[in-house]
Amino acid sequence: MLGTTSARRLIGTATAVAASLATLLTAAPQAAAAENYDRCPAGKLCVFQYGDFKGKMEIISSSRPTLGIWNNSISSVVNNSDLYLSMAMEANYEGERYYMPPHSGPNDLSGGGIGRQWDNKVSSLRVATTDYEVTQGVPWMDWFVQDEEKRPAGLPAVAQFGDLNNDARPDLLERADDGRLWFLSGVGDANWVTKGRLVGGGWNAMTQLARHGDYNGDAKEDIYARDRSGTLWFYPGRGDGAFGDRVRVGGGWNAMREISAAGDLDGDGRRDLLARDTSGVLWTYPGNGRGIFGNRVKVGGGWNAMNQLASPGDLNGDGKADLAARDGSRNLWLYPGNGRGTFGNRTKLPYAWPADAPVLATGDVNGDGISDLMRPIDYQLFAYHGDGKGGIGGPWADMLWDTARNVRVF
Ligand SMILES: [Ca+2]
Ligand SMILES: [Ca+2]
Ligand SMILES: [Ca+2]
Ligand SMILES: [Ca+2]
Repeated sequence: MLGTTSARRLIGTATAVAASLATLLTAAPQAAAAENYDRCPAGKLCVFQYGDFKGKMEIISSSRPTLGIWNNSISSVVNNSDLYLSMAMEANYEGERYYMPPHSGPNDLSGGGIGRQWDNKVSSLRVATTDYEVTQGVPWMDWFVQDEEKRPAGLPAVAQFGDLNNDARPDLLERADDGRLWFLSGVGDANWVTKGRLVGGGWNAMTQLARHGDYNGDAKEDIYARDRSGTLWFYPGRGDGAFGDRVRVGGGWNAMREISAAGDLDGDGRRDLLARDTSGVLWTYPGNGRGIFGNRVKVGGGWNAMNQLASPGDLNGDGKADLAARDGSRNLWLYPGNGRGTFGNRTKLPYAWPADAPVLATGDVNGDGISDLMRPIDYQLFAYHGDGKGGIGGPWADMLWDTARNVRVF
């Protein structure tokens, strides 16, 4: 017997077929009978008791370390959702795993395809908003600073950056692929486990992110972010890896191809910003000590030969903040700051620096008081320790790296 709802759906289907016959005279339309997988609503992730999407159905919206009545009883899956799915052969996401990306649609495990060995074998389900989280089990990149030495006390101002929570150790901010911003302290607990702390979501709205120490004079590191409309925002750090209410710096910043917080370049004791416009002119924006900037000063043109700027602090040991820039031939150049807002003759740093691996500058990472550089290579983050004379050595692997499109670490 058909219920009222089913009868109504059949009538609706018949009407739709009649309409398409009227408009598509030459086509031979198939009867638009609903497939079994259509039972899974739009935007949802569903598991089914039997093959061909038959039997009981359940919508999955959170991870399930155990499956209760569904244990070893899933025979087909539909993913209409934004979630990544990992199906594991054992409880607690252990054993062999089988992945389905967002919106991958129907997958009949009882059929003859690649999922066949998973029919009635799934014992736990993990879902996540990033590929990294569903495969690694944690939403943040698991950064553990290899060398746990604290930075020496009393470092000059030029070396005081890259430490948002004032524990004398470097830390990172990671924007994950789903737009969540994580604070990574780099320090593990007694069991050597690190924990990222969520700053907030929605950071994919930002097209530039920069940090380089304290910009408003409270001895707590701050960050800058530019949104899609070209507004630059100042986020005052609270000294614990979180941020207070943001302040609008100004509009029109979409004229800039790249924005880098650079430390004090003009020698007035206040930290400054570097920005390269789309025509390749580099500008210094002098900080006013309250997070905002005075009239910009032109450094020079031709900077579009460079595909990334990085602000490493003082790499050559003269006490003045420097600039690093990577060209299109995988060279990384050191431009020594002259303390007047511009730079002296450049020197080439060692190693090849490919364009698909960002150069990171978060100050001293190994606790010798000298600023270092970092970059990912494939799936690892590496530290290059500065020698205080304009050179760098290394590399030392520090963390598993997510290569997803929107990931940004600074
Ligand atoms: Ca501050
Ligand atoms: Ca300054
Ligand atoms: Ca220097
Ligand atoms: Ca160092």
